[in-house]
Amino acid sequence: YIIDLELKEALAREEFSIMYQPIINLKSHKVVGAEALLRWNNRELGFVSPDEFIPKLEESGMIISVGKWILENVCRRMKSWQEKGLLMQRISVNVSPIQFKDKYFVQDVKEILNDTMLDASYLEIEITESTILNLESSMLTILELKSLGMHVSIDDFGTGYSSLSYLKQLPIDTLKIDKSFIDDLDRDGEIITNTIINMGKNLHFRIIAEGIESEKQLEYLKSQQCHEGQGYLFSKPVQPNEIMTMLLQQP
Ligand code: G
Ligand code: G
Ligand code: MN
Ligand code: NA
Repeated sequence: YIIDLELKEALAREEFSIMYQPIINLKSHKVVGAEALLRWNNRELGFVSPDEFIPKLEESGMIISVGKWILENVCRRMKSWQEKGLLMQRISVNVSPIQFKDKYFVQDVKEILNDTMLDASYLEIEITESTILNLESSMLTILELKSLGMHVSIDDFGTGYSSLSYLKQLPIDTLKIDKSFIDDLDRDGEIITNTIINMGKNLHFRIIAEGIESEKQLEYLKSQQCHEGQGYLFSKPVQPNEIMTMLLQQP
């Protein structure tokens, strides 16, 4: 199939790029971070959605090499922003369960941090609930990442299976409330979002609301003192230089 064939050459042909979506502190309205999102512009197919090609990278195992490329690219970018004096607390990178479970993952991360000379505390990795299904093996990896100084967040939170006891035991920093629950806020469905915010705060997580598109959603999240948010209401994912401009323009 053409997607598979083209994906094999995508790294070498430099068809991948990374966009950044700002993450906003809901009190100060300042950009405090950004999520890196992979894009693929293929010579034959044009832009292909990550929802389509990431599963293929995972099935073929190519997600390991592409994932390494993403991490290296993002760390290099963050370092160069810092050298220009731009202040951003964190840069977040999605890590596939396949990459997370690879036995060389932590070693690769260490090498990338060394090579790019980025302080680990600026890097946050996003994993999903399915990644932590096996508590014991994911615990070890998370502890190793934490000992490097990195942050770890649970992405799409609320859509998968994760027991409350897992949440209490894992040294996780951040919960990202899945967009589907933020969508519900427009229809007066606050119950899940409200529950996640309260529980998350009691467990001392930072809470990020994903996919904020309306003022109504934002007002509710602010009233509940949700810490941070991202979504089209603030900005869609943008080119790296546009993130730079945003950081330079904020007071
Ligand atoms: O960027 P977009 O919202 O279209 O992303 C769609 C899906 O692809 C999301 O689930 C997102 O987590 C995933 N995705 C985007 N970029 C990356 C990436 O760099 N690595 C991994 N593993 N998943 C990504
Ligand atoms: O699964 P994950 O949370 O990593 O996916 C993030 C995806 O959500 C990205 O592909 C990004 O483009 C998309 N996204 C971010 N903000 C919004 C939003 O406000 N509305 C919609 N529809 N998608 C969003
Ligand atoms: Mn994400
Ligand atoms: Na998400």
